[in-house]
Amino acid sequence: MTIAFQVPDMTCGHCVRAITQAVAEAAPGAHVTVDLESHRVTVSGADQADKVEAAIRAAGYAPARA
Ligand SMILES: [Cu+2]
Repeated sequence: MTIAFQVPDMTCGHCVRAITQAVAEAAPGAHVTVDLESHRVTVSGADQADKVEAAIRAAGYAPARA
């Protein structure tokens, strides 16, 4: 399953790393693609979208399913 999120408060390379790491921990083996310009996080190979979303939220960001 591929899940996409808009994360408006992801604004720099630090955010990208923090979110990428949070997603990797929530969904081991998933592939994370981040486009900072469009504030878009795409996760492929995750089986629980809610868990990924919660992990991004726990990292301090406000994801919205896109
Ligand atoms: Cu940042």
